[in-house]
Amino acid sequence: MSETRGMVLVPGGRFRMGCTGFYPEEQPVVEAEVGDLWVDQHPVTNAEFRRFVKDTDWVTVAEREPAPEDFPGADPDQLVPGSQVFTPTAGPVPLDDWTRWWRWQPGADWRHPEGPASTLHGLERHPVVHVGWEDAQAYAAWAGKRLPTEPEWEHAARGGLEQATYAWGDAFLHRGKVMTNTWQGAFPFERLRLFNGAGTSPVATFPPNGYGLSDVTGNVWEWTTSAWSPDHQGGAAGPGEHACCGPQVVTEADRKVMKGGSHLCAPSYCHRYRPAARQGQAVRSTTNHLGFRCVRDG
Ligand SMILES: [Cu+2]
Repeated sequence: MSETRGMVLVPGGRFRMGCTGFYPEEQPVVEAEVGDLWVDQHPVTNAEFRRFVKDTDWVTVAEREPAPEDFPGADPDQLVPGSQVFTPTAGPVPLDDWTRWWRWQPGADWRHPEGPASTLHGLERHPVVHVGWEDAQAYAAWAGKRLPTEPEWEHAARGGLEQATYAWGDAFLHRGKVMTNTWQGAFPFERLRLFNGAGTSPVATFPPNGYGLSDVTGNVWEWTTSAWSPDHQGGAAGPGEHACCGPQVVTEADRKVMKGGSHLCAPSYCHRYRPAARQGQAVRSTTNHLGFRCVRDG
């Protein structure tokens, strides 16, 4: 019993994965089938991740010195542990240049989300961030769980609503209420507050979806085990993408599908706080808007 504490049993079945009308990578809509699945009610929190690290002494990707052979031509002085941190700009900037609002921050990691001087104080219930795909895999193995595939994640995020735009329906506001932690205001400088803070929010600050899952969209992106593909032309990721069959060895260049959008998604820039939305992420590229949740076969 206890091993499914904090999880929700999502009934499996066939569903239509993907979406038309937004971004090419979500197309075409394809049929997918998933089994019954226990899914974490919310993304893994800092408090939960801390228990894992205490137990295992795991050192995350962002805490390790990058290997020079993985970054040919890089200035050796730049090869220090660190991560990407979002920084709001002072005013409007061209939205085609993400380097305006992302900075490489030496010393940023899951314990120091804004850089060396920052702490997790008050962030215990926030999703863990600055975790790479291998960190998420290691946590899942420790917890006796695994990461979801893209179809599993999307099916669970839809909450039983076939082909709805959002995890709660087709309109962004639900009965006048904002349903998820995404960017409010003009990106990337005007951040209007939805809750007591800015950036990530405590898990379950916003209402859960139809399956009882919180923060499936918005707040933080979430890792899946599916290899990145530029669209659904080849169909839904098959069982070969499944993490069930022993450790997967990845290299610096591998990209995985991440799902759900984040607190940094704004309609003017990135309308990805939707179950169908997806992006490819290099497995060791960590940021302060990417976390994960785990699953277990039902
Ligand atoms: Cu986004």
